[in-house]
Amino acid sequence: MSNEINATNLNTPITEKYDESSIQVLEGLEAVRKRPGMYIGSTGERGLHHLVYEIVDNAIDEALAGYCTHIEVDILEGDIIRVADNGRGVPVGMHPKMGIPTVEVVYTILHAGGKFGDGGYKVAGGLHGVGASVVNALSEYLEVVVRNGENIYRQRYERGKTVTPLDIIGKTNETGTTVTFKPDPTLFTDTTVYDFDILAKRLQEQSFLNAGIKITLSDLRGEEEKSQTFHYEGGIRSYCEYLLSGKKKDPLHDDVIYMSTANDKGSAEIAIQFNTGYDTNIISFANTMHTIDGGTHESAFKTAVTRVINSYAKKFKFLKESDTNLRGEDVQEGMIAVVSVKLEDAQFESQTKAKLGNTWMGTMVSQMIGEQLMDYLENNPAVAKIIINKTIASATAREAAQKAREVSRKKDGLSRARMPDKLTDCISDDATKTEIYIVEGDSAGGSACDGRNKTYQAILPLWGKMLNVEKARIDKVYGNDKLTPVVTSLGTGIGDDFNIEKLRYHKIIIMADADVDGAHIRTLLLTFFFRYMPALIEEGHIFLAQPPLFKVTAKGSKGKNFRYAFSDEERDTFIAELGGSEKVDVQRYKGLGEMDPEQLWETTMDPQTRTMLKVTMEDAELADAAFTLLMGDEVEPRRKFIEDNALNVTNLDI
Ligand code: 28F
Repeated sequence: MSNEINATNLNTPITEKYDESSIQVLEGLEAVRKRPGMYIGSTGERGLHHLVYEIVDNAIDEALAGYCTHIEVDILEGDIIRVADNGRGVPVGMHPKMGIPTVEVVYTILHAGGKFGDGGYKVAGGLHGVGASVVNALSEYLEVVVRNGENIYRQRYERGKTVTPLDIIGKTNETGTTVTFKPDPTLFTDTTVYDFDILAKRLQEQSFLNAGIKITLSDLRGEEEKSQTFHYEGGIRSYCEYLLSGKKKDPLHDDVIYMSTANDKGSAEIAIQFNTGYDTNIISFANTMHTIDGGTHESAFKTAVTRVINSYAKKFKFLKESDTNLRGEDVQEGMIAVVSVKLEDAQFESQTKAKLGNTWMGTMVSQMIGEQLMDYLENNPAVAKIIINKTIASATAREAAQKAREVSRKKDGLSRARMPDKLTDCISDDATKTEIYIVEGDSAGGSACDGRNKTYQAILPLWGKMLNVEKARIDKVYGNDKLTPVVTSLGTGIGDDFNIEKLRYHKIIIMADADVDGAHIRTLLLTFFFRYMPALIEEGHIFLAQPPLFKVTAKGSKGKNFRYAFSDEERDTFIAELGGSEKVDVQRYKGLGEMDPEQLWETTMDPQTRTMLKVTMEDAELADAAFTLLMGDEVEPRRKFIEDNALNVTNLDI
């Protein structure tokens, strides 16, 4: 190895000797700075935030080793990051082989720092745990401060190169490691601004996935500081509860079902909680990295749970031996689950490196579930009964919906244009110009048919109270004779079959009385559209007709001088305008049926004079909650809620 000093290393900091390790340092750092994406995925916003996760992972390793109880992450002015832990502190002694302090090895030698060697350190996660040296190489500067219960040590690096010796800057009886770094803006050219919420989400996830770890994130930029601490002794059990809390659904059983296993190659843990909803939310992790594309652990989980549920159902006679098996989708309806595995030799497949490939982990997960879930169900028969019954109900609904779909497709296939008898269709079939009035009751339906413009207005009268769709499953909706005419008339199909291109009318106008029954019909129809044809609302096809509430006629005008009032206020205004209550007759319309066709046309159907409310839901969540609330049993709150705020509607002049 030649001794001449060439240009590239003139600015190498003076170290005891220029040797093998110095070459290794330079080559390693150059490789990282030349192709950062190889080490942290990207130099965009994701890569920028990944720098933090790499450093935090090292602190988490120290916590998992049992020596650190609190990790603090601070975003400082200028988007500088500071991470501190109260672990043992990175060793400061001379590294036997490298001839420099161990801490300097950890921060300047690629793939150093106990993540790869026999360093007794288990893998905490991150992009295969490339460790702190990568962060250092990609930082304009990085400072590490170590407290080892005696001294405070500090060393500074710039773009990965050591620029100071490891100095003792004070005494302390505390232990721990603090790393402060500023990402290199010449590399992170998209952005160097940190997003508090992005960091918070990942740090919260880490605290769920490492039970008991306490992580505090603080934003110290600008005036108003903010701070959030994540600490879950329950680990992934708490994660399940957290995921349910955002769904406004109730758990079917109080305690999250939890299983875990470990061997010398790795560990697996699973948390499951069923709820009253129909959605499925299964998330899986390998070494705390979210395996978005699943992998052996997640597929083994799904297969094994379905297998155990079926064998339990048959063993305890919920199903006959001859019954067809319950399917994964039945078992997974209303399920929230977290699958978290940790293994040293994690193999990732798929382009996105987000799919676990280790077959043996799948076997390990499957065995764990086969034993521990069956035990749980046998030891908790009440919970088991609830879960099995829910699963069977889901399978029944699925089979019924399948049958109903086949029936409706067959009907559709046999006679494509077969419309419901109740529909009085319009002449034009240009959907962009046609409108369908869904009218409450046959008498109003009759008036509407007589009063309408036959060219572009269709009328579909509905009768009586319809099914309470909120509580029903899709099979009842399909089969229910009250709603099928609506589905058939609109032509789009519903649920998975929905296709907005087939919509036969671009205006769907609900015309019901302004009384409680009318409100009931409106809410039921809107719930139905919201749940099974949401695009109709999102695309602005749904309207509420606004029939007048009053007719104010000046006395002695032989009915010639009158006003239609759409609210109490308007009524009072017109009474005043026409000379006061002594001089007018006020007719209150109790139902659409009281209006003759001409009146119905000019007040409610003539685009020149009618007012309609377009249904636009500002916040699906609010609406969902509103519909759920409205579908409760008492009628009163329903009416009140509709009048107050169930829908965010705006008055239109069409
Ligand atoms: C703010 C980021 O990086 N904390 C760390 C330790 C503690 C040890 C360690 C780290 C052992 C030989 C590789 C201390 N005493 N927070 C952190 N805390 N690394 S990183 O050891 C490094 C490995 O080289 C540590 C005894 N054993 C380990």
